[in-house]
Amino acid sequence: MDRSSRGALALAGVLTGIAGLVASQATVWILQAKNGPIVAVASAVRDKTPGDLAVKLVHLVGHKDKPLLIASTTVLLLLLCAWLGTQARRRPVLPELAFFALAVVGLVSVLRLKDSSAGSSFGVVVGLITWLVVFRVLTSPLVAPAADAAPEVWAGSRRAFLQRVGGVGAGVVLVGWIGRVSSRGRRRAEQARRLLRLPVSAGKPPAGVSVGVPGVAAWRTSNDDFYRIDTALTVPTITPGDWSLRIHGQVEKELTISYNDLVSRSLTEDWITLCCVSNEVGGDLISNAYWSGVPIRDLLAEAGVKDGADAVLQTSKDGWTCGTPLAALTDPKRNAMLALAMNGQPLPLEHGFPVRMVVPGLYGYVSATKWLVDLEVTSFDQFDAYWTVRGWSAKGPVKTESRIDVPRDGAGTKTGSLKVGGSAWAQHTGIEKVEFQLDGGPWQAARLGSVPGNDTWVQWAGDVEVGKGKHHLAVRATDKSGYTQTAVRRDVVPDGATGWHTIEFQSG
Ligand SMILES: Nc1nc2c(c(=O)[nH]1)N[C@H]1C(S)=C(S)[C@@H](COP(=O)(O)O)O[C@H]1N2
Ligand SMILES: [Mo]
Repeated sequence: MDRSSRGALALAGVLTGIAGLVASQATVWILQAKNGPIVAVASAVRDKTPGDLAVKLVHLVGHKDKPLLIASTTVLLLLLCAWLGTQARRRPVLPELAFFALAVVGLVSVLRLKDSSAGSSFGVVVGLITWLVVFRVLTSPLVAPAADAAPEVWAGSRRAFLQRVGGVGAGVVLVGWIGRVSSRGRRRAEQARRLLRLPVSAGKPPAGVSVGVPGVAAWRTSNDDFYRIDTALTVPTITPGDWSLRIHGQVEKELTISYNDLVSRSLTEDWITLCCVSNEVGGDLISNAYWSGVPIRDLLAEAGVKDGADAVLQTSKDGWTCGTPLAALTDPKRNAMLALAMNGQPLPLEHGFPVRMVVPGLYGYVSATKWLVDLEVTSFDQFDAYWTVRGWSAKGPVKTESRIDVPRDGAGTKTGSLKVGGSAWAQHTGIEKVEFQLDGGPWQAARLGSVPGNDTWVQWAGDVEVGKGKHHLAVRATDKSGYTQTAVRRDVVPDGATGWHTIEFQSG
């Protein structure tokens, strides 16, 4: 093989690398997902770099660490691709295996980021397919002729190669452009979000909320870890400037409210635990945050609700609907709000930016509309909402529940004394006590963490003595209305699961 065909093979490798990266990033953009593979790998590198080294590097380059990391990850990858290109003739299987391995690294890096969606993983798959196909397309003219083939044969294959380089190059530019155009909405919304300075605070969890048992879900859920449930295939992207909310229906005076108008009103802030009706017993579709927003009752009072109404129908930008009892929104003792911020940050796009509803004590599907654009004061006999026509109940107060986080179901533990713990919730009613039961023995009272009010979950903890062998642990909560969780297991449909969370673990 002569020098120039070695150079051509390296070029084929680099172009293949670029084509795959662009294809996967464009896929992520088109699907409005987060976390393209390069960013994901760069974050993994950053997180896995030993602490002091990472700190030193960051000090060295200042706030440019992220772009720099992304650029160097890309350059390293393309150098590797160049080398893989040069191997196409003698070891054709090696580049294919390497592309597979790189895709696995990409996939693992994407999956470890909690806010990745299916679109992010799909992007990696598209990138891999692109790598395999483009590599074949570009290298085949270069590896086809025998080393001692006539000069005309070489000239012909070089022409074919150059044509393919041109074709792939044009494809890359086109796909990249389509990706950029289709992600413009998201980038605009992200940028507007970054520039917002809201008069809100991040909230400080009261002392004693944590029972101090490692493995129990953090009392405050970070925005990145907050569970996410919605029907949106692509996240609606609304800038605050484009947003407005119409309040109409059974009201004296229709209102249309802009974002600035909303922000200039008096804000309320509160710890509220949000929970999904499809959370199975022991499930993790529940999270707790500090929310900032405008009390809905203030806006309803301004609009003037007419007699006879008993519901507020909400519609999101993407046409999702849900109905909430009017009484829950006008109740002066319930902090139902149009939330602007979560843990002191403007709502993340995935969690309803720029404005969503949060109502203590009700499941999300009947209260927590994200990307909210319309409120209609009406009555329950006048409409069917998105989930009610699909077999779910029209009303969804949160059911009193509790969960074991430690030990995990199926875990192995030491023998002797063990700490057990988890969370319990009965939003807007409050948790009175939590009890746990080891191996069918007597119910024992758990120690409870403190809470700022009745609208959040509470942590619980206890101590047990275990001998060698298999054990069962059950938990049940009693709320402040005096109700103790039923042992009867009910499915999540139509209005939330019931039953005690019970786990098995092995000691010794
Ligand atoms: N626009 C819109 N809002 C929505 C939903 C949805 O599908 N679309 N799902 C609801 C459900 S079922 C739940 S449990 C909560 C979840 O909110 P989160 O994703 O911020 O945790 O949002 C609610 N708001
Ligand atoms: Mo939900």
